[in-house]
Amino acid sequence: MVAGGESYGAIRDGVVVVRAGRIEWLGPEVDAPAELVADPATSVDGAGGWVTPGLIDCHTHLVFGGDRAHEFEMRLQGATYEEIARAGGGILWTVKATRAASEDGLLAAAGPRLLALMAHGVTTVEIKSGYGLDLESELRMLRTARRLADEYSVRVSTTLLAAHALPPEFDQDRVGYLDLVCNEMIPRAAEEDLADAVDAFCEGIAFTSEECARVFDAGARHGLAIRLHADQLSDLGGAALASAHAARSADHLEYTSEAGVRAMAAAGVTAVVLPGAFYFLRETQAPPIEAFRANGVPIAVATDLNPGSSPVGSPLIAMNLACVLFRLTPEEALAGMTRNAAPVLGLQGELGTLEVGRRADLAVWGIGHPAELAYWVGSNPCSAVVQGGLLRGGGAG
Ligand code: DI6
Ligand code: FE
Repeated sequence: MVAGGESYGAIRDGVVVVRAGRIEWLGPEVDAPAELVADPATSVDGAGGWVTPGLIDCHTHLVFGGDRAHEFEMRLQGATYEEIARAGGGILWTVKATRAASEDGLLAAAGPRLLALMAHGVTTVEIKSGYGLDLESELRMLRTARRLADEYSVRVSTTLLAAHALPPEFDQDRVGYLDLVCNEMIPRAAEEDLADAVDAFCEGIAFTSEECARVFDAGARHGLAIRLHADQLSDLGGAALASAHAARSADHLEYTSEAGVRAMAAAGVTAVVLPGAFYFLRETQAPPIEAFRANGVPIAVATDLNPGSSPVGSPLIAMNLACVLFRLTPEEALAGMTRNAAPVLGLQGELGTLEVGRRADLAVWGIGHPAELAYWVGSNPCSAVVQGGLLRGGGAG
């Protein structure tokens, strides 16, 4: 996936040599230095398939209590996502279930969802809070996310999304809730190293751009990276707001204007597209992909795995949806889950491409051409995963 060369940065009949968790050499097998060719006992045979960087799912909400299958039924009867949210369902429904869950309960519920992503080649996953909306519940979600990394030996990046919805107890006191977020939640999450970034939902049913700006200022003061759920259901100028705060990414972006795209390009903000939410909410306006391309805005793709708008547990299905619904090329979709996803988590130079010195997170696929990763729907050609130089579930490395 190194940009600029052959499509997909492909190396044919290649060998990847891994030592101490990093890529030590890679290239065509015929060129491999003899002293580096490992003995078969510590090798993984790709068997004529393909090896890619381990997939990076850079936007998920995979820690939560309960589910929202009943709202799926309501929406199919005609209710809209926003109507359900304004009637106290939606995100607040999941908040109730998440507040009622213990840390162990959240961990047990999230485990199978994480394993499903991992089985499809994911080696790094971002996990947001945002279903707690009080100090203890938000920190509990983030602690659960950190614990998932240890329990499942996978890289996890965490994001505090306390500005996801206004909790019922602050119904009449927006400023009071933002005080809590900025003066207590952000400092505690940063102090206890529970969050790597801060995110907010800039939307009519959530927070205004001024309110999100307050959250960003507090996050930046505490050394957290900035992200934004921007322009998903309407254009509140989210892309420009994220750009003004030097965000790593602006995410969703269905309603982003041309001016918003130009602001992102100037500020070096990555566009994270989330076709699972577009699909599941039956949205009709796609993000301005052509404008991202024309302005050189890097595009990442993620599952947005969450119980309300994107119950999508497969990165390959997200890639397929990005191609079919947003007309990304299969190569762009794969770059969106590798090379372009790494900077969203501040991991450029470490992950996202196969190059000497990068961390050895690799996925091995039983496919004849890399376009197949975005092509098959619902099957899983992932045949092996190497995480930090170790074969998952095996001994080689
Ligand atoms: N946008 C989304 O699509 C998710 N959060 C957000 O801000 C949905 C969250 C949910 O409906 O539970
Ligand atoms: Fe999201």
